[in-house]
Amino acid sequence: MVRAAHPTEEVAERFGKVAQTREKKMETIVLNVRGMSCGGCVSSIMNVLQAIDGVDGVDVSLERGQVTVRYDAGQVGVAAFKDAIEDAGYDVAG
Ligand SMILES: [Cu+2]
Repeated sequence: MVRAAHPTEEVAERFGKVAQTREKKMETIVLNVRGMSCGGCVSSIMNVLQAIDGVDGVDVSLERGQVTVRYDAGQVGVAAFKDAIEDAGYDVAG
């Protein structure tokens, strides 16, 4: 039988500390991206966006040419996503 590595109180204390650090303002934005033509493009865009601090999730639709980013607005903003996408070689329409 496998037992938990940490006593319950210790785990609860750790979660408490994490929760206290800072309140997150999670937001989602959809960007229209031009120039994506295959799965490689999708992977590239996901990689550059996921590398940005504050980005929580990325979803790319090749068919619709849309990139959805879920992020902490207290930590990062849309300008950083546009820069990253453009640096990777694509155009952001809005
Ligand atoms: Cu491609």
